[in-house]
Amino acid sequence: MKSGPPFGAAFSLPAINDLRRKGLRPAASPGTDLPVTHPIRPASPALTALGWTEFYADQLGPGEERLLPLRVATVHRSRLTAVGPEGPVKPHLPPQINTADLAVGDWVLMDADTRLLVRRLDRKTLLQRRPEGTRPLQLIAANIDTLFIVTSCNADFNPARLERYLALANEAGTDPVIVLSKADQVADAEPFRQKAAALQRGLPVVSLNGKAPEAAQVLAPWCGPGRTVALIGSSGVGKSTLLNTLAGLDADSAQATGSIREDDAKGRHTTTSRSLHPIRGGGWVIDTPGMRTLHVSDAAAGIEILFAEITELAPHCRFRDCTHAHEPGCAVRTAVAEGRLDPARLDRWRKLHDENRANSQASDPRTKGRPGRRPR
Ligand SMILES: Nc1nc2c(ncn2[C@@H]2O[C@H](COP(=O)(O)OP(=O)(O)OP(=O)(O)O)[C@@H](O)[C@H]2O)c(=O)[nH]1
Ligand SMILES: [Mg+2]
Ligand SMILES: [Zn+2]
Repeated sequence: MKSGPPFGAAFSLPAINDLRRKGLRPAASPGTDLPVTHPIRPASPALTALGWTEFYADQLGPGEERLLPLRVATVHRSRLTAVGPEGPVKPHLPPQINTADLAVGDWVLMDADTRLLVRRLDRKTLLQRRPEGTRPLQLIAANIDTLFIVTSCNADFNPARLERYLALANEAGTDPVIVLSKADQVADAEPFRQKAAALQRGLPVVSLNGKAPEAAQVLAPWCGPGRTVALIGSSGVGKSTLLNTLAGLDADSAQATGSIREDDAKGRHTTTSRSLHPIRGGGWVIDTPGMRTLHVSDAAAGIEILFAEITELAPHCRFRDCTHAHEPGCAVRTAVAEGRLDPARLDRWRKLHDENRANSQASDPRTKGRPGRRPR
């Protein structure tokens, strides 16, 4: 399938810009010279449908209510595309704005006269990762309500990898949902569902065929006007396939999808950039390129939520900074010995915890100046 722009013909160009190009002033409501085409307070239904809330409105300073709020749809090295209450917009970038600091899903303010981007608003949530070594954190997506962690009912399914995605989602403040794709290719998806559900307390898990229209109904509880979801996972698990189903895109406008290798179910990294798309029943979905390895860093709180059963046992260990490896009076190892905690789970906690600590040390003040070992 060919790759199309994130927005089809569903939107017209913003009326406000059309008017201004023609040298006309937008109509003003009586007693004010604010254009009626983009009232921020109270927010227009179109702005609310884009995900705008009081959280963003409260950030506006004097005079900024005249600016046009937009959501970033795609980010490129020297340009970006966005979507406003009336459709897609291509804002101009002033020299002081670096696109590396902008994520798909961000809210930005644009001067509708000049089309110049003025500034980015503070984020409600931010998904980010450290690519390799000490390189700066890479922004994946901003202002996401729900993260769909996609994995297939095949060789891609890997609890340790899913735990990495869960730590990322928890740390970002988004609600994770495990989406088991390709359920149509196995006789029974239930064993996959059970293994996934055991990874985190209260974790929703759904299984589906991403190509079937019913997949949109399965995911509907997390979608809807004003809500934003993102798709994340390895290459070939069917993220773009799901996007096409959710957005109701036809063959001409669909996001490109690619076949997987038969021997190991690995994908071919078909999607190469992140993009925001409208969902047919309301809401927004962000497609992302397949991830090769997800290194965990700066995610201590996310790991604590993920391994809640270990987090809750730790205060009962004799030593406050017990590593649950060899110390006497360790409540975590006692739980393993008594069959209340899966030893594989403890091993994976240790690996993730240690990796996070090593990767975060340079940047995370929480890991600096830790107290020495001492009994409680
Ligand atoms: N049978 C079946 N095939 C699926 C399903 N989801 C995706 N596929 C197929 O799996 C292959 C990979 O799908 P993509 O949507 O390109 O996967 P992706 O996750 O976007 O991959 P990258 O863009 O490389 O990260 C394609 O051949 C899809 O048609 C599903 O639920 N069932
Ligand atoms: Mg893709
Ligand atoms: Zn312990």
